[in-house]
Amino acid sequence: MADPAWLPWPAEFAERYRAAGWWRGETFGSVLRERAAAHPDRIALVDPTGGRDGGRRTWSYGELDVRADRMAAGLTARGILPGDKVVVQLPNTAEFFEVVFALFRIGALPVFALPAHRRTEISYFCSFTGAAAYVIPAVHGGHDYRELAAAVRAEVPGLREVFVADADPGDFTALAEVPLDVPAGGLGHAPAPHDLAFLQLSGGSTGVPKLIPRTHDDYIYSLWGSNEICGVDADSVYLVALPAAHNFPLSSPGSLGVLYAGGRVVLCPQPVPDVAFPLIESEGVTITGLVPPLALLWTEAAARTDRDLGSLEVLLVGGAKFSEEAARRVRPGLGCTLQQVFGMAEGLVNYTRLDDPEEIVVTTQGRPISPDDEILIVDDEDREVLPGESGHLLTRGPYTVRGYWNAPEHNARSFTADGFYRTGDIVRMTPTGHLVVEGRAKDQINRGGEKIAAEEVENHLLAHPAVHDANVVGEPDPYLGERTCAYVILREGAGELRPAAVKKFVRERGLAAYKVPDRVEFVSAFPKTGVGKVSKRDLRTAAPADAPALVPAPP
Ligand code: OOB
Repeated sequence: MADPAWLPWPAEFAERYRAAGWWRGETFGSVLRERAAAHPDRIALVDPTGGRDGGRRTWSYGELDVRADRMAAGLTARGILPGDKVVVQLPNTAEFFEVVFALFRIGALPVFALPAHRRTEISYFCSFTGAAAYVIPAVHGGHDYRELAAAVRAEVPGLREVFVADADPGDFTALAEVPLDVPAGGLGHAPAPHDLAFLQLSGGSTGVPKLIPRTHDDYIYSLWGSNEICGVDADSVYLVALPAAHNFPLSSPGSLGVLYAGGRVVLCPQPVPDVAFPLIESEGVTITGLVPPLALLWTEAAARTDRDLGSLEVLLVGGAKFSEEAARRVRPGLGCTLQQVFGMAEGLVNYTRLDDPEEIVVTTQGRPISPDDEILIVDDEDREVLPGESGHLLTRGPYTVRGYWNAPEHNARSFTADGFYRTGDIVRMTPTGHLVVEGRAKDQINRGGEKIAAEEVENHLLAHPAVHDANVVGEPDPYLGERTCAYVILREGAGELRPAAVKKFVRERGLAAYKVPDRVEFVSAFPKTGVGKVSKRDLRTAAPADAPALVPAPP
């Protein structure tokens, strides 16, 4: 069923990708069914705190398959139909997979929110997609999501259902009450491989986040393509340390890649060494993925731990630039192979290969998954640069989208006329074909892998009655790579305003905590470029050298 807000691949490309064997004609629902038939008793998911009394719980492939079916039947009975959007904001729990596979089976589209998102973001996702339902935990990380859902519902009356994945749903429906037996005739509809499977969030560089439409065919290719490159097979045990809904732990190769291979997925409630290391030891974790600040933290903690991390074979690090110096410390520190991954929710994913020489692994961000990933490195006028020179990365390929969902104006800017995605990354290519990320042309801050669109935060700052103008930039941070600084010009006669009050104001606008500026600096004017525009480049270098280093916050 074609979604009118979605730009599919032109027919000639779709045919080429199918003929090449990249698009296998599978859906997530069919893959789970096949794995469950082939090895029903093999463990698919380990949720270390998901059992009764907070103990360990496991679901086999057979059980996950049946649960997904029953959840799909129950959701269908409650009016969730093919093509409907459902905002899913669940932490790293088995229910995340039960719900998501149920929606895949129905042909309804999960919209993947992160646990950190708050009222402003969730209301936007719900209203922009016309979401039929919203799925939350009751309480997670000290935050009551039922209160959040009540606030969202007040703002978005079209949101029909809120499901709570806990025993105490408050005013809403407990997820556990939803499942039903599948009717004799089945669910009545099954999505096609070329249909949309879900909407993923873009890191974004604009005032509001953009949504990325991914199909079964294209995403499943990115899974098995990643599996081949990362050595994932039925014996792999993947630890989901980052938030499960993010593209990196979901698909690079991530939980879905490992489930595709028939391996085992272990859900880590928090990505800190004290929680993750015991799980690596007890569950025999072989592979996981981390953002650079966590990779640093783990490498340092490994020197002091008495946990046996010997099962860990591969650590993927990506989401933000991993410094060469930190990359060199991974193998001696954690005793495993490092793979750098430079990916994006829009599609393209690059990996260093398991057999790449150490020098390449520590100095590059890898090369694309697919021989059909087209890479262009261009100057400001879209002319290709000379080999080895750096420029804007443009890409097109069998798992890179051709447009954002329902965003024709953004699409005209973010994609070339012939369908290349403008990544906003500045890269160069080594003679071996590996990419090195040199910088960024998009107005975004990459705070240890968490992406912040400067414009989005600036708009919230401008809503403060005392703020005349604001610019948000990234400044160097030893752990996070970058942290945010808001430069603010106050209105004349506005009186005194403290940085803490500005941060509180932003937080109370209902934004994810990671978007609240780390530092607020009051200035009387902004530096200007030759043509009189604000020079963010000059603001970026204005950071005082003695600014305190931040300890990394869990993503
Ligand atoms: C991943 O996905 P997103 O959508 O959160 O962010 C994509 C952006 C890239 O365009 C680039 O600016 C940055 O994140 N990035 C990196 C990087 N990996 C991502 N910058 C430098 N070095 C790297 N290794 O972040 C993502 C998706 C799938 C796999 C891994 C990461």
